[in-house]
Amino acid sequence: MDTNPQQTVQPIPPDHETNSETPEIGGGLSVIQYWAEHTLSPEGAKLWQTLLHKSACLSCSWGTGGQKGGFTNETGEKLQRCMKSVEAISAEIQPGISSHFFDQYSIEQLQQLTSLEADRLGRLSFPVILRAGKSHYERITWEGVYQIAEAGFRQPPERVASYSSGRSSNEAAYLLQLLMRSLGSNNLADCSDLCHAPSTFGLKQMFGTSTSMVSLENLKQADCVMLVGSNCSYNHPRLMNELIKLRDRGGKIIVINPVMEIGLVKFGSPAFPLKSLITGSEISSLYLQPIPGSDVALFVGIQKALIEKGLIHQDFLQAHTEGWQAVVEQAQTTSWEAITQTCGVSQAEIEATATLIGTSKQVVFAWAMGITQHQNGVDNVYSVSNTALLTGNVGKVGAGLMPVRGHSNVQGFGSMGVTIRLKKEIQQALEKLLGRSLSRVQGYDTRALIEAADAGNVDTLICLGGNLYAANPDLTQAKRALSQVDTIIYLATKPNLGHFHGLAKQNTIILPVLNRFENPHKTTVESGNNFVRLNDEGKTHLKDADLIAEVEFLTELAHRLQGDFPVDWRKLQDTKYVRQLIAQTIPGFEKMATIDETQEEFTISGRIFTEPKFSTPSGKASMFVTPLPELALPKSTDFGVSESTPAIVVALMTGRSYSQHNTVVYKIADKYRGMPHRNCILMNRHDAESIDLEEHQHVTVQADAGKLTDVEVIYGAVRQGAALMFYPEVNVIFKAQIEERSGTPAFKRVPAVVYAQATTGDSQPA
Ligand SMILES: Nc1nc2c(c(=O)[nH]1)N[C@H]1C(S)=C(S)[C@@H](COP(=O)(O)OP(=O)(O)OC[C@H]3O[C@@H](n4cnc5c(=O)[nH]c(N)nc54)[C@H](O)[C@@H]3O)O[C@H]1N2
Ligand SMILES: Nc1nc2c(c(=O)[nH]1)N[C@H]1C(S)=C(S)[C@@H](COP(=O)(O)OP(=O)(O)OC[C@H]3O[C@@H](n4cnc5c(=O)[nH]c(N)nc54)[C@H](O)[C@@H]3O)O[C@H]1N2
Ligand code: SF4
Ligand SMILES: [Mo]
Repeated sequence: MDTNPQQTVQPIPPDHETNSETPEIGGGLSVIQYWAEHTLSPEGAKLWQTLLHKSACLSCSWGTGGQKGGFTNETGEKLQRCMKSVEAISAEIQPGISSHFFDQYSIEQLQQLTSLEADRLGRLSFPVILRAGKSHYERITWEGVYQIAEAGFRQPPERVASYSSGRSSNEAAYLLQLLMRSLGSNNLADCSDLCHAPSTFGLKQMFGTSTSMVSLENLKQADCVMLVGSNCSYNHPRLMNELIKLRDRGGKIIVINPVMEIGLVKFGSPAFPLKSLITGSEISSLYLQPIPGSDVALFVGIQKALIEKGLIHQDFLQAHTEGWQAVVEQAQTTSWEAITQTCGVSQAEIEATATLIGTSKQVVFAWAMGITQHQNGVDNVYSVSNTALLTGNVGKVGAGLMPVRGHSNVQGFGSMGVTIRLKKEIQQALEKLLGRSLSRVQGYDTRALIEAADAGNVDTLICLGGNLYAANPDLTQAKRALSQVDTIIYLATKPNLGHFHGLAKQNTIILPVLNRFENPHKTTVESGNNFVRLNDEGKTHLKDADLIAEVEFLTELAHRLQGDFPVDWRKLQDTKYVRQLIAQTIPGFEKMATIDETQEEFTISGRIFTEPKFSTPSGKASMFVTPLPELALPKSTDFGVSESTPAIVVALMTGRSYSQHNTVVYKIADKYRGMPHRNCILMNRHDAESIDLEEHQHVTVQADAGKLTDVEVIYGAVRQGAALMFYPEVNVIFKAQIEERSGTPAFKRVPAVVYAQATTGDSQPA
């Protein structure tokens, strides 16, 4: 038995090298440079004004900002805005698109734009419509919009649908679902279907709750954090401050990621200018690089090692969990060979990890897309959670399970009932409000929506933000599917690829909306740490613009469709009344009833677990056995590549570069990974050399829906057999397997074949 808590574990050196262009630390001085460039530029004054506005940061779910000022987190600490926030605000404070723009450019021309170019067109500032057979978007009056929208929503409820993205407010989200459900439709697809749905589903099954069980205060007390499949150095930069502080107090950080992300090894944070910014702070104590999609095997291995070392908490399991015996048995009976062969991590590394976890006092298990976006995403969540339970690290101060959420209010959308899996309590409360039962027809999640549209079963679609087209796999299908919908209404702040490629059969309407810091009324959002933020009223910088508040549009449309049923919709244009309804019908949001008077931001009740009493009927956590995944890759010939062509099949991970927010690209280079532009593939040197490729050579990358050519090979710290490319561009080449229980596409394990660029006359498969 190995229980020496003092044992230090050295990072295991990677079996590969990065390219020479990558910096030695993540974050660092360039972050300050970015801040300086932007805040001192002509847009600087407006930027500062927005940064100081009392509203939550637009970008990620960490949830910085709010009533105590734009720079404060929920524990009151200052200096908590990162440059991602600046990036997001800069895009929103762009000038408006000129009134002649859409007359000048045809839809064909607009379709040539890249994501970055589309975003740089500026803010949408008047409503436009593209009618069937027309070549140009043209301006439309609001009365015209309402007439088309009203006719669209008078179709049978199963044939109308919504999609939403997590930037809008709780109030808009609540109204969207109330409108849809009062019409009799459960078709409330949401970006979370493509994102953390496996976390929501898995945590619900195990604990009866669906969100992070750890508060920021709790995280501050942990002595070990396991960070699995999250690149928070890019996507949740203020979480890095917590990791730096944890290392400073002697804690340990275990990173599990097929890519050695530089910022997770060493990070220079502007919050600690003297000790961290330039030289960087050590982040990972131990860095494991499993095969993409194999985390279950790795975690079963960790469980096996914990059992063998006598580090599991039997009393805890007996008192507070159900089904633990089967989980223990699975770990015991699964051979080390099966484990190490599936995950590609050695027994020694797995044992070192188990020792670290088993000898730490308070471990937080945090994860993001590397865990959820897999065909077995729910099993991944189960296996992480099982490991936490085996070591008694759930339901205790300073420990627990922490899905690191995506969009800044994506969690709020789920809480407000924008989901196809509505909580029983909310369903009952809404039925009381409506005075009748809700439809029992199963609604469409995002993938089901695309499939239904593709089959001609959707007439009308409203998109509250987001980019339904480009967020999906198989963009050819997405485009075709949307083209079968009669009416699509996009509510958006800025143009994106979806507005130019996701076109309806009859009418595509784009409505320009006010963003979070511009609304004429107060709104709220919910952070990934279950903290509700209040956003003050604001004003838009756009002059002579014809923008609408999301809440105003939704309530006016609802009023035209339903009159005063089941509520006085027009009265709800004052968001205070929406908050009253939320307090009445959404569990945990009682304090919403008084927030207008108290201005008191709050932690949602019933979410943070510091005692092992869970929200299941028995109060115990349910544990589930997690089958090891079968991870065989097809052969290159299965893609139609001839046997004589040197080719390698890789497990392609698709995700975010340093400067993009989801489908919106801010800058083309990802300097921390040394990828100079979007059309790059990050590969392991040995893999590339095995088919005689050289760095910077151009290759074709092909999957089951198409191929990208002229892709530049970049050597990176990615494990052998795996590679990485950027979405949304890469979404054109693959269909993605789907996680059956949650509907989430396996974006992080796309079988793809890589071969040298075909030269002229060479016949390569299509
Ligand atoms: N600046 C910025 N911030 C953002 C976003 C953004 O686009 N830009 N997007 C927001 C949204 S909606 C989301 S969901 C989050 C996304 O945040 P993340 O989940 O951090 O982002 P990703 O780039 O999708 O991938 C995360 C990591 O998963 C790793 N990974 C891939 N496959 C596997 C695997 O099989 N196992 C393990 N263990 N790891 C794997 C990848 O190498 C990568 O480092 O960020 C949010 N915040
Ligand atoms: N291959 C691959 N595909 C993926 C992923 C991946 O990792 N790999 N990740 C998936 C994930 S995790 C997610 S969350 C989805 C993201 O999918 P979405 O959420 O659908 O896409 P976004 O790019 O975040 O949407 C950006 C658009 O939202 C609009 N917008 C911004 N702010 C507001 C606002 O306040 N109100 C309104 N109405 N509109 C606003 C702007 O017009 C902007 O262009 O993509 C998924 N797709
Ligand atoms: S960590 Fe997220 S919420 Fe906080 S400032 Fe950065 S982008 Fe905004
Ligand atoms: Mo996401």
